Amino acid sequence: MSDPKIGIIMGSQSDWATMKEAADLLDTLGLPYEKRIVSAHRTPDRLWDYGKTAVARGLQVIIAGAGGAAHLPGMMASKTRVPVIGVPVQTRALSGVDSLYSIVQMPRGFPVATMAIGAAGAANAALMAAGILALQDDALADRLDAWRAALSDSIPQEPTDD
Ligand code: RP5
Repeated sequence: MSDPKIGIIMGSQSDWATMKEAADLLDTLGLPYEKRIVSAHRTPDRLWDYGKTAVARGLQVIIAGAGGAAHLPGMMASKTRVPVIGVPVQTRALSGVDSLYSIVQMPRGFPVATMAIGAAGAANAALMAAGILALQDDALADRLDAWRAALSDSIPQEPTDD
């Protein structure tokens, strides 16, 4: 199998329950990825190395999830031109609003594509990554279209009581 084009990174093991939503969706779409714990605060050298080597290693999208003082996505965006999709992990103290604000408010010049807080954001990050790669991969585009159509088909016309 070729080297993965998608990197899923997260600030802590505790983020994995959320970021697994992205991984599971990539599995469903047949998209290989690597997953790493890379903390902006606890392992800054690891962050720097990851960003410095991302292009050369063939990464095309980085999905970065973090919570609280969630500096990982923005710092990664500062280190590589590979597009970074940020996932604000839901926190206990402030319900993830802290994570969201930490990720979304980037200064001009270094964008992070910021998703919704929590599991839905992680899943959408995978779909966003798939959409980007599908621009140059017709087979993936077909799989993504089919996934989207199946989701639409699964929505009932009428609500039920339970
Ligand atoms: C952040 O701090 C991580 O992204 C995580 O969401 C949060 C808490 O980390 P742990 O204390 O659970 O390792 O860096």
